[in-house]
Amino acid sequence: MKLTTKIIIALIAGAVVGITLNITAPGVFSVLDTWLFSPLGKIFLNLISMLVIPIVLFSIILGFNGLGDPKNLGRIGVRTILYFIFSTFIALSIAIALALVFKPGEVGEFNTSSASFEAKEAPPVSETLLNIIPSNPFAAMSSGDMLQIIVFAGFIGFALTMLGEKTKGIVNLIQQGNDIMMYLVGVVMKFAPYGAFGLLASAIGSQGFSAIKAMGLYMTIVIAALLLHMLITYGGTVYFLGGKRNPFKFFKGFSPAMGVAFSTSSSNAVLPLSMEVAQSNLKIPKSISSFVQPLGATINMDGTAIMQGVATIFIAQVYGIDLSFGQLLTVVLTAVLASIGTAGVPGVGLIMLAMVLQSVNLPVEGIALILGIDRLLDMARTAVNITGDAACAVWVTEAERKRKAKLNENPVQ
Ligand code: DAS
Repeated sequence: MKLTTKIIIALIAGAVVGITLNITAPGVFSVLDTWLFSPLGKIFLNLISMLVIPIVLFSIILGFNGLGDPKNLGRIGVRTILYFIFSTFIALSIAIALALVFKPGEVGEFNTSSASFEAKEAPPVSETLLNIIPSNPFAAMSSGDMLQIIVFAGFIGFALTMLGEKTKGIVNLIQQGNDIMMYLVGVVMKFAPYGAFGLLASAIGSQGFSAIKAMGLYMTIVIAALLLHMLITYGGTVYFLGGKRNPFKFFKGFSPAMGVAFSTSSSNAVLPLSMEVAQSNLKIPKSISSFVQPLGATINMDGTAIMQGVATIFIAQVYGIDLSFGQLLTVVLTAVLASIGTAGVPGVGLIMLAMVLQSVNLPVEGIALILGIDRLLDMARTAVNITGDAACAVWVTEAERKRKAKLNENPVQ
């Protein structure tokens, strides 16, 4: 049975068990919660948290190493990377705006006392930006200061690029380290059904229908933000920047790849197909498709950024915390920088969410309410992730065609 099916079954079972016990036998619930539901959830959350720092370190070193690669820094590379960063900022802005307006985390009164969480005073924006450079990278890693870890990893990645062949061995070592972490993501995700069951039964058993309402609203806002971003950002890209292409023809032409991305929840797995579909259905030249889409599968994850933006605001609202402007900026910076190195495998967005939460001192336990439904959202956001890469490829193709037309050369074949 597919992992997704197992998680959906675990989701439903957790909700049914939680709501039944909440209504009929609260006493039984508290015993089961203490000895079964909460421990299952805590184990899963700890497994996720265990992977965050090594994944951030390895994947972002490699991501920045790739960015700094001379072949990526040509005209097409710079245009591609700028599009990826700009579209992720738009994605996060849409997500955070919707979450602040519709307040999914304020739907129900959540007794978050169990999290024994004390909100730390948010530093001012200037301090946040000043502290982004770690004075002691090892202290940053032990304290989980995510922005500092990302910046340190960026410096290492850049240095490895500049040192080239001299440090090829180190790059291979780090790549192997990243492969180990990606393998462990797969192992941890196998435990997801049990963790989702425990977290959901515990959350719904203690919060009742307000938890279901909050999760429903959270899911609705994420899906609305994904659709808005697709229509506005990608539809706008192909129409205004892609030579007045019809957005609906673009989505229809790319839909075979979107469908497989949805079912596999993995940008990496669908990459060969998404390149083939972009070249045959969207008429993207092979030279551009084989550069933009593989790079995008690694460093461009707008759908994931949207989930992280909504989830962070949702969790802050559940814990009654108003994030300052500086903290919102930190969320955006962390999510954009985190997506640079994150590989396209199932569930990695959730692991990166733990990192975004830590960057603004929000409790990782807050993931409990959204973890159970995350796998369903992972399917939708993966389809958005790869569509952003295709929209970028359409723009780069049109820009190259215009450049060549201007130089009176033949249009890009
Ligand atoms: N499943 C990831 C991908 O392949 C996205 C995510 O986990 O958020 O793009």
